[in-house]
Amino acid sequence: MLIEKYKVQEANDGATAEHKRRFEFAASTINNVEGVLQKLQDFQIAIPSWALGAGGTRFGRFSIGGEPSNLEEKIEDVGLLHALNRSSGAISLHIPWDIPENATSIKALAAQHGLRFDAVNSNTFQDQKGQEQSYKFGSLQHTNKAVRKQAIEHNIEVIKQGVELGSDSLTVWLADGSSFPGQLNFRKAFQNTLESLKEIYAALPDNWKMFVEYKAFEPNFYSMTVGDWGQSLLYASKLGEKAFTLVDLGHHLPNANIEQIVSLLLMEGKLGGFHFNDSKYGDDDLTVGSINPYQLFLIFNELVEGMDAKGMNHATDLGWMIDASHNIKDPLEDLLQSVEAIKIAYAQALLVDTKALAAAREENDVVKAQEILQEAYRNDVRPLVAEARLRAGGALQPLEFYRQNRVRESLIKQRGLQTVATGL
Ligand code: AOS
Ligand code: ZN
Ligand code: ZN
Repeated sequence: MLIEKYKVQEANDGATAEHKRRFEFAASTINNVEGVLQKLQDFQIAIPSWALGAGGTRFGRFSIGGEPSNLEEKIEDVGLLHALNRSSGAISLHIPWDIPENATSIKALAAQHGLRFDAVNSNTFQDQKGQEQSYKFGSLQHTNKAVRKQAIEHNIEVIKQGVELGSDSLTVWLADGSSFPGQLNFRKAFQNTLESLKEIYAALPDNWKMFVEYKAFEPNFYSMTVGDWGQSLLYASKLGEKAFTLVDLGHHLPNANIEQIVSLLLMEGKLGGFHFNDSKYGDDDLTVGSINPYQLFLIFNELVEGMDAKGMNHATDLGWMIDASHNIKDPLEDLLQSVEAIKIAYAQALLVDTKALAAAREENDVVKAQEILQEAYRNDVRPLVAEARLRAGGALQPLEFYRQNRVRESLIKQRGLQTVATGL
């Protein structure tokens, strides 16, 4: 165990006086501080197994060293994050990048770190060694039935692996689509995909959910067969009550109103979960909250309001996952930043004066409505998030702790400098 409890305690003790002062000030203006702190403690965000190595772009990859080279080491990395922030209590696997050879021992290792398995992800966007059919022209949409069959069977296999690990959801992200006009019959591609998804859906255990993730473009550049929330919602509605739309923040055309999408999907009972990240142009991999934290807050505002209206449990009724990785930061530092950004946005959303906002809307008081939202957003909630973390046994300052204790250096000592994590 790289993060020793007494060291966290020591570091916290040194920072307590300053924290207390800041926390008391922040808490003094909030009505239900205890309720907010409890919600913050309950809220866990799954870490994607593929974000633990230094990611690459097609132009290059720069190893950071000490990266995990197998599933055990990935679990250790997530355990390390969770020990620091007490908010990363789950891991999302990507198969076949992660192959749990012995589910029982993998489960036990995860449990030791206080982790559970969130959605398992299938992969039909790459050809694997020894695979009979190629996904060059798509998988579930393919014109050739044999390709579709192979992709369906892979997804069913992923469900089986997930069952062994105690996961209860499958995320299907498809690279399927076309790169040039004329290449595809849109309707046929849709119908093939739907038929294929139906077969996968039929293999879902009763308590499982299927998340249908959409993406506006990339790797296909002319059409994506699950290209937006409308298409995802169509599939999810036709499939049945266990199928939901998954919103990856980076998968929209520029300036899309994601919070409105979230609100309507929630209304329809069809929002399944999230892949959090941020983006400035057409990317989908930047650290959460690094570009547009206000948008993140507005999304959480819709989530809190919409989930409360339906009596949903914030922590457990949707899938909360990060999907980001790039090539210039230490991935563990990056993930600490992402989790923190999510918690901050969530805390701010919990502070919105919903009654006053509803009244302002009734009055068509546009100015007041905007002021109410921005009042919550401009609150410095960092001491609240830190207090929740402290109460849960985490570090007051996870990133500082990570650096001061030279955690990356220890990982490099253990695992070596020239490491390549499996995955992207
Ligand atoms: C791809 O852009 C999607 O975000 C998927 O969720 C994908 O499975 C993941 O990013 C790993 O490549
Ligand atoms: Zn994603
Ligand atoms: Zn993506």
